[in-house]
Amino acid sequence: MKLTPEDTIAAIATPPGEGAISIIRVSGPMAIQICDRVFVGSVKLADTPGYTIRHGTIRREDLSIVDEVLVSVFRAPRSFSGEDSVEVNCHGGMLVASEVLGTILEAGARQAEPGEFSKRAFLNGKIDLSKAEAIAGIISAQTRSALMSSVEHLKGGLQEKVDKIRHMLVDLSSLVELDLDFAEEGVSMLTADQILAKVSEVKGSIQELISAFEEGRILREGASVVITGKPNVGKSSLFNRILNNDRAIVSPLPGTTRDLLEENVTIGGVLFRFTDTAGIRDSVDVVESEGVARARARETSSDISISVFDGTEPVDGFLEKEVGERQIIAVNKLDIMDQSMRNKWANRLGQTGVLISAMTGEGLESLKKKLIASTGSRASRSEERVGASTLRQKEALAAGLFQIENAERLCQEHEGSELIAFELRECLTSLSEITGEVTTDEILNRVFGQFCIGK
Ligand SMILES: Nc1nc2c(ncn2[C@@H]2O[C@H](COP(=O)(O)OP(=O)(O)O)[C@@H](O)[C@H]2O)c(=O)[nH]1
Ligand SMILES: [Mg+2]
Repeated sequence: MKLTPEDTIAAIATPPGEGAISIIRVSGPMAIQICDRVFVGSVKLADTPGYTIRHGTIRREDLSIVDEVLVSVFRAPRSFSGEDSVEVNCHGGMLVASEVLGTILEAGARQAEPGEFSKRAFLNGKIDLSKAEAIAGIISAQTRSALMSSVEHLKGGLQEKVDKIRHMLVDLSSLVELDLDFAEEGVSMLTADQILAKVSEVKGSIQELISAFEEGRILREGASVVITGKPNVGKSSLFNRILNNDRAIVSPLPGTTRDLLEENVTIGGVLFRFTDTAGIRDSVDVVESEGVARARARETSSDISISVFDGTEPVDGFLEKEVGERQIIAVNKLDIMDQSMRNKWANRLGQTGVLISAMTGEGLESLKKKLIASTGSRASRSEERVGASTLRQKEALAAGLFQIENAERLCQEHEGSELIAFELRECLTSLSEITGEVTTDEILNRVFGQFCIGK
């Protein structure tokens, strides 16, 4: 099978806008020849060894100069894509970079599709699929912790773990299949219990990689935090105070906020997605009632909820429901509470909540600490734990889990080795999709389609 496509691709690899330099990437069997058609320097690129930079100009067909450039030459297989590649560094600017690209395209290259350089790197065996996804993760990381987790994957952490499970499966299924051959002669190599023990071990390892995905989700996507409470307790004021921005309208009239307002902010290296909501009350107003319904729905779907109470209201009126693990109680308007009131609240809350003033900012630091703590324990653990980091990987693991659970059930029911061997092979196929030993066009499109052009 010939994996390397015949055509040579080119794209601008740097983001649009003005900067010191822009890079145009060219890759494919004709990369060096095509660039030689437009590059004028003291040495031809064809006579330039790999890992070498040349200075010169890019010229149009009429020999007019497009830009003065530095050109790096990479020779297959020692390049990112594994093919002959050229990287043209031109001056950073929207127009000049696209002019250079246009000249290279006219000389015979084709505009690259999103992720096509990485796809070729995969097809040429330079990276596995989980590493390709780690590269996408590094590019899209918005927080330091998300970045660290992607770098861990790029080092091959996931590939290593999946390969280990795959080896266990290969060993196991060859034992089961061997058993099948000998069964005809009336001898058995393995006891049912031995097989079951190994199957359960594989199942446990798969489950671990799946649970790391759930934990790592907060690192990658951020934690969703909903601010709820009765009207006028200061939810919008708190939202604005956390964002340092007058994003939400604050007013003494109850029922001001009617829709969900969302903003992101990074606290302690973790991304939080805050939502301000309509105050929870019975309302005859249709719009406000819809707002209340949305607030309630968001409260159930969020990772964390901050329940805001008005501290100037009697402490006794505070409904002491069970405070959930995902819930933080914030008693607001500390600035207008007298000392005895403060004491009453502090006694009542203990460790379950914080006293704050959205107006002055007092107590905000304690609230932030509580926020980080409620994700922190989960987030910091997952930094050490490598597992699935994309939905695609998780789905492949989930399919593998389903199949290994089938195998486990078949073992427990003392079914024949044939059926067990079938489930084991299916499970092996599912796991092989993660690193790309088994791929389909659909899988490749799913992985590389999310990349930017030029990567
Ligand atoms: N004194 C004081 N007033 C506050 C505080 N937070 C909010 N308020 C006032 O309470 C009223 C309702 O605030 P708002 O943020 O709109 O409440 P929401 O309905 O829960 O969103 C406004 O008049 C705010 O100025 C606070 O910490 N201290
Ligand atoms: Mg409000």
